Amino acid sequence: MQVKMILPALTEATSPFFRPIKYSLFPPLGLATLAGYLDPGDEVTITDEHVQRVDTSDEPDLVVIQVYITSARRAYELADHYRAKGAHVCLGGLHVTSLPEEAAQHADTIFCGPGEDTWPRFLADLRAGQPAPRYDSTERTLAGLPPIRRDLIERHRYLVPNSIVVSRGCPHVCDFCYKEAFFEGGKSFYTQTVDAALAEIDRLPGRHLYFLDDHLFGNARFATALFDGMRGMGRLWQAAGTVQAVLRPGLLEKAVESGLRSLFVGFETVNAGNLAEQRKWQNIDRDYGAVIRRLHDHGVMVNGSFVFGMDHDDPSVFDRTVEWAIGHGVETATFHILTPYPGTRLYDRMAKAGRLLHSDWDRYDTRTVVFKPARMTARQLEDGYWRAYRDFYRWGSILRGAATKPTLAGKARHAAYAGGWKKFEPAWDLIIRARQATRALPVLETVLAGGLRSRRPDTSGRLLPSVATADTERRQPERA
Ligand code: B12
Ligand code: SF4
Repeated sequence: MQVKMILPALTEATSPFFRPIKYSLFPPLGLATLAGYLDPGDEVTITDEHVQRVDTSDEPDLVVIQVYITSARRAYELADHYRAKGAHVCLGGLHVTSLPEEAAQHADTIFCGPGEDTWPRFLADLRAGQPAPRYDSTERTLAGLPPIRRDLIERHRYLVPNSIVVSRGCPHVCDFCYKEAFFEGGKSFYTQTVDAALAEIDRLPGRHLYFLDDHLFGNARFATALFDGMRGMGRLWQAAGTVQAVLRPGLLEKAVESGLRSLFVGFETVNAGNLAEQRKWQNIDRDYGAVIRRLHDHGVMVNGSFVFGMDHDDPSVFDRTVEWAIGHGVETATFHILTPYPGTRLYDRMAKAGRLLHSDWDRYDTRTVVFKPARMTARQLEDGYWRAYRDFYRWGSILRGAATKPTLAGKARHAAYAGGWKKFEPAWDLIIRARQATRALPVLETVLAGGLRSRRPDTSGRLLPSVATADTERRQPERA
């Protein structure tokens, strides 16, 4: 059977005027995971439209498309094209799960939720000549997962080819997050076995890893065993974590010993009232300053994530957030405009209140206002969002942030990290357009490893790594 797997891109990602860096970060891990279930006799390709053109002149038997909200329009266009040619078209992913009826109009089969249980069932049904029109995931486990088909990924096209996920979902329930809707009908947080995760890590070449898990630290027992197992593997890694996980005694130390060098942290808002509104309970009454100090003391860079437009935000929120982040020496920041994804509680609340402006999914990209804000106009929200990026990444701000670091090396590291990434973005873009993305990886590895060479004692007298300079932001370019 000839199988074509496609990760479609939203229009802007293919525009010659847009920043390729944002879209050349991570390979399509979801599709490579599904490809692992195919038979050895199947001929399969993965096309990631963010980094390559989709050749639509072929005639595959089976077309598999992963649909995100912002790429839904393009996904449906490709699906219609291949259905007209007689292929069996499967659509799955987050957006299909949120709006199955919409997706079903463009597919022979749709899949709701994660694919590890439904996809092999579908393949068996297809081979028996009886594929169903819809499969809903209910059994949630990563046990017996076949090896991810990384051989189908063209590593040289990506800045961070070694992305990895060892869990699915998250134990929390924030109102604006996609995860409650996506994992409905089964467990919404589960992990691989530690042995399987370590084996997957072992298969990845080079030193650098990027964990894309929503919450790698979400199961402390699993995380502890994973970090223990990784100690001595010589890896340098980045991931996302919550403020709660950072403050938990012992876990961060183990992560650092196993190679953690930069962490994406969901602070979300500097307005405490917003946290209760969004059911972000795990952040309430946490000392954000202590989180940053703890990470910095352990030589871990901070990429702070902030969402603008929650109901307690007024036009003063932008300057306050930027000042707070600079004042606390946050190295990089990711700002988002609050976006109600269909299927989330936030979406239902906004829809009931008549606050949604439209359903043009292309613009549900976290940079465009798609609802009526409570305490400012949509214009103020969008302008404030862009201004926050400009203000945070001015040289003056970068130097002020650097000045918060106690040592000269720390100041230099901060300036190089924040400036190296944002201020030299055109250079990164050139490298990517010249299809030399992987050339950046040794630079990144050297930079991260540089921290290991300069060791300094922490307050308990143990030796801790101090990272020398830039790394790549995890979700920053993807959401910004
Ligand atoms: C990596 C990543 C990206 C990468 C691209 C994706 C890639 N290369 O795979 C980049 C950087 C391009 C990106 C961009 C954006 N992203 Co992004 N991204 C992620 C991230 C961190 C990891 C994705 C991943 O690899 N997951 C692990 C794999 C194993 O799971 P998976 O891909 O979901 O696949 C599984 C299932 O979905 C299912 N499945 C998927 N497709 C199909 C198809 C079939 C037929 C079947 C059977 C099953 C199936 O089976 C797979 C195995 O279980 C997620 C967060 C997350 N934890 O998922 C956010 C996330 C997906 N991104 C998000 C957003 C908002 C964006 C942007 C809009 C941000 C922006 N402001 O521009 C852009 C737009 C992307 C676009 N082109 O439309 C949101 C999505 C919200 C939504 N409802 O769609 C997420 C969930 C982050 C968040 N918490 O808000 N992103
Ligand atoms: S902590 Fe993050 S991943 Fe978990 S529910 Fe909240 S926003 Fe989603």
